[in-house]
Amino acid sequence: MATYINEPAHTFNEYLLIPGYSSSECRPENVSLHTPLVKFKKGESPAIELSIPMVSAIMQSVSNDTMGIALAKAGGVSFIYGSQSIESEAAMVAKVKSHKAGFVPSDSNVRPDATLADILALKEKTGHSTVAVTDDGTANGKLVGIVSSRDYRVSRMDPADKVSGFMTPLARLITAPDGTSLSEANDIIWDKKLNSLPIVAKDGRLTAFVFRKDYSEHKENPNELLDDHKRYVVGAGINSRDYKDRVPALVKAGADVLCIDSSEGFTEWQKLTLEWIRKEYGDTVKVGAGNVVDREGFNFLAECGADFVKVGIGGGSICITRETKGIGRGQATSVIEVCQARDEYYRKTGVYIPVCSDGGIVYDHHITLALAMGADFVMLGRYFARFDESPSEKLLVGGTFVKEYWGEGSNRARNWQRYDLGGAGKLSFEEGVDSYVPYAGPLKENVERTCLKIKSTMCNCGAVTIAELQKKAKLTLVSATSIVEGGAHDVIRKEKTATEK
Ligand code: RVP
Repeated sequence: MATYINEPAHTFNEYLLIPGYSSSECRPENVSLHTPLVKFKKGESPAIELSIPMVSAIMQSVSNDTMGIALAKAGGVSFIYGSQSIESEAAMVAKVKSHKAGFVPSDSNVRPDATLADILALKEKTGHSTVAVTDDGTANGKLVGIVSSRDYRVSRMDPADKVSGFMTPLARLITAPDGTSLSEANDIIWDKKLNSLPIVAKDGRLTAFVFRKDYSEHKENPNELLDDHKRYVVGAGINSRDYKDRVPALVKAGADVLCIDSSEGFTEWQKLTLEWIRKEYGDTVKVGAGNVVDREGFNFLAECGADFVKVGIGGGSICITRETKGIGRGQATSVIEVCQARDEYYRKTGVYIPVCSDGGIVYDHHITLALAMGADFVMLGRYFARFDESPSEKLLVGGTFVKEYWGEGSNRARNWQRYDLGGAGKLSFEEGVDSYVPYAGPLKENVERTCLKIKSTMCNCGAVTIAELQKKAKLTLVSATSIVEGGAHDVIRKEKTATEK
């Protein structure tokens, strides 16, 4: 006979936290959101720790190199999407790893025979006013000069004027050689009162710029997540088909952590993938697995050697797996049960395997609920897709700015490996949709606001660390009518705030 679980599975929206005693020490500035990303033994510390409990989803519309850099700056980790060729995924990983904080590859470049009109068009496109003039018009061509807004006066000049006639030529530029450290570069910028410093290789080719304005930005990112060589930490998605080729390429490109990207992880495919990685690399390659939604699934992946376990089936905002296949479980119930299994496993073995709650985060406080229920960090798709740094197009639809966001199981992404059950390599039916999400601006300020909300709630619960929150949290199920009570009610609202729109 089939097994029946007669208790309904719940979502985050059905829970609230009951405040606990807060001492005067419980202030947001005293709260640490540091959390383990990969497993560790009792008494030891994890090889990788996040500064904030947020990672970005393994999706085409969410995690590319731009997102990877922005999120690592903010203290989290992006998992670069795996539904692309091995070469292009590895190239994205390499881009994050080679991105030296403060050293910016030039995105506005022209040849000396370009015109003022070209400069103005480029400025309009990139929003940047420093343009490199190189012999071949590329970001790494031989540097010939620079055009900044000080070099031209639109009202007094002809749009056809050649760049070579009004640029600041190389002979009058202050440059620094390849190998200059960031602090040396910043010293030059301050001493010589520059806005930008071109970094130039021995053969005269432009390598990067260091900008004055980035100096303060660097100071403003106290959470940034760096490896031992001061490079940004980045993750990458893999699948259970081509891992023998993909994993070596990603490891070579410098990926710090991998994750098997699958809608359902309680499978022999994941076991084989994890076994192969352990055989080839021992514990040097960190790899998460999933997704599972119950104790059995967790124990299976823990025994197979996963470095973290990802939880969630069918809760993603673009996911229609539950409707299409009738599998899944309410996200809150899944997280609660899996975290109990994680704690039992820790008591039994002394090995702590972090749990990631993946999908279904709608409001910022859902992140706090997931953490209180035992998750160590959350994976978000919709949340990050809304930002400037996500790879998708920003569009104006019906007078509102939106960004495109599509599921990995949609016809658009065609990531059949994620839904692979061992048969022919194609997507037979869709498990995800193609959609728009409201555009929300830059990642940094959004993530900062979200983290402040998490910290405030933690203070209300008397916790200054995530581990403390997990011990102290009191959670209550709410009735349908109390959800109504929780929003503004019985008043005539004047207008909605920007975050509600
Ligand atoms: P959300 O943050 O609610 O947008 O959910 C993102 C998660 O949804 C991903 O991390 C992944 O687990 C899942 N996903 C991605 N594509 C699809 C799909 O097409 N069904 N689901």
